[in-house]
Amino acid sequence: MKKRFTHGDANERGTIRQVTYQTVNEKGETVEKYTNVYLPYQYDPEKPYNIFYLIHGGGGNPDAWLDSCSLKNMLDLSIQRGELNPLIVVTPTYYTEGTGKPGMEGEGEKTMIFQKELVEDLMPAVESAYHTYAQSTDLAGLKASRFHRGIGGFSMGSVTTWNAFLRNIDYIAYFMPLSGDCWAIEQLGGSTQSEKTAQYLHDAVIKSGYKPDEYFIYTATGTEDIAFKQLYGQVNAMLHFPDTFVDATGFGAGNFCYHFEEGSVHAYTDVCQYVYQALPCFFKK
Ligand code: FER
Repeated sequence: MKKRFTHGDANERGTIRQVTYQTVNEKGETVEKYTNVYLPYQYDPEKPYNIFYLIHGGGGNPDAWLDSCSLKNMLDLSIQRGELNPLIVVTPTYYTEGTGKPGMEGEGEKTMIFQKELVEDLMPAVESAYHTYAQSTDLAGLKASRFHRGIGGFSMGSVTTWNAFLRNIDYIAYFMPLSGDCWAIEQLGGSTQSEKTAQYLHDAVIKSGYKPDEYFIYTATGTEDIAFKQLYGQVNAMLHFPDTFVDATGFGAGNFCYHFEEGSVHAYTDVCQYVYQALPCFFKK
């Protein structure tokens, strides 16, 4: 049993800010988007902070993580209690047109298209407004600071996170895909194409040139989650590649943590517990 978060009254509260930025949508039009940014209590612009990008599920928007569970209270209290080092948490959207519609139609592609915006538009906007380890927010600066940057997400946000692992490992060292599998081979391929999906992830990381102590994955879901079968199949297939995905109960030993919470379902409130459990394992390198 992992320790569970119980919310309560925080007296050291972080703040939520918004950052707007421009990007180019699928039609080639320039659009303005916003993201929420959590700044920890007593955020000090003189100091650099680790940064974690947290992506919503299908049909969400930048507010979904904040109004669907007690994410902010969890962050405030974890930091106040000394369980988590102060960090910046960003909740953007992969949709270019505000809020998406729930459903899986065309979603996998959207989360892949978002990968370019993530590093070329979103990260520069946020990390020039607030102080991270990126000394410059061009690709070179993001690459040099990759050990201080993580990404995670719920459901389609998890699909987004696996895609970030495939596309943006140069800029991000920590990955937290929650309650969603990798759709590189096909939609829900974690169960229908477990071995091929694992092979694809393995090949991608070999091609990237990063060594197993240069990237970290913490994945989790619940045994009653609608994504359980997909993620369970995928994790077990990934364990067939022990040279790239090194089984770990904590990141001390390996780079691949996984957790299946008994009885938990496909909901932000359950998934927020995994964020609580996983975040303190990040940024150790
Ligand atoms: C999964 C990955 C993503 C899954 C569902 C989703 C059912 C997304 C669903 C949605 O956003 O509607 O493995 O399992």
